[in-house]
Amino acid sequence: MAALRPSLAEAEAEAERRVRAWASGQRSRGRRVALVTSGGTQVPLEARAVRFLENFSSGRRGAVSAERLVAAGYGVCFLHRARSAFPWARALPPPGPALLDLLSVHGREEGAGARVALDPRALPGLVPALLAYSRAKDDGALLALEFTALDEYLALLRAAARALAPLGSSAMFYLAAAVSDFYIPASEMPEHKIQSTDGPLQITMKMVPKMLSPLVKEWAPEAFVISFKLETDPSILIIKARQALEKYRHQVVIANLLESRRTAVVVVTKDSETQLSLSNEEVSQGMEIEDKIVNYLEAQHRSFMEK
Ligand code: 9Z3
Repeated sequence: MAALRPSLAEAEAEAERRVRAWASGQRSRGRRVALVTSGGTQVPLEARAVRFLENFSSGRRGAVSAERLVAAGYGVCFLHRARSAFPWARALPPPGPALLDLLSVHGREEGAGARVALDPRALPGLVPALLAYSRAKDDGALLALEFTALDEYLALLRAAARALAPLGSSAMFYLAAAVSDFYIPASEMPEHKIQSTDGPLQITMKMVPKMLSPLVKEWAPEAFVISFKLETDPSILIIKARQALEKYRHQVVIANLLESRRTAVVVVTKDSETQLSLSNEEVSQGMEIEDKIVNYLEAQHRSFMEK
């Protein structure tokens, strides 16, 4: 891809410094570290962008996994799409009437005397989430980095990967973000808003280079790397996951289908295929598929480090 915008190059250098300092703190506490990527990337169609190519990802997989990884003793660098699901904050309803209706004002109607209250009985998951969040915060166990555009994501991933490389095999990369496969290079992008008076729109997009290749070969060659493969056609899911493993030679691909991704995944490694799924009973008990994914990967990571 083309050279980075100067501001983006600075943001990348700054992110690398921040992650490096945070990671050395995690190491001195004896913690393993996971880089979790989460949410979808945004691809502009114009330089002064009015329109964008987006995807479906809500960031829930990444957010829940980050919570579970922290609970399993990891320090988590959470590289996420701005305003997508955030660890523990997902216990709250999104901004809108459901959130406003939970809140009530007490005391003086306006000014410093007013207090805002929320009855925790209305949201039973909130208190445990707030307690877990404040523990993670006090322990410095979560470092959040935010992206919106595809190029921001790529720059931050590279920065974080380089900064975590010194941790060797104790670093896990958990690449759950839904990254666009297509983009328009800056040199080919119209500057101004595309005019509808010019008639129907035809655009040609270039392929986004796969970051797994430099990640595995150059940036963090000793790390334990997990990528995700999403498909809508079940008949090609495992074939595609295997192709990715053979091509990039990393450790694990988590294969999932769009519709069933909340309740079933297949963990694919060089010599195994393990189905993880939630029964109706487990769903009704509030269990999430990420409980099983993180549990499974934590053990795999431990044996990877021992080797
Ligand atoms: C995933 O497959 C994630 O599990 C989901 C999670 C994005 C489906 P949500 O954010 O969904 O909880 O709503 N992520 C990777 C998707 C992807 O684009 N993978 C690339 C591919 O399939 C490989 S890097 O080609």
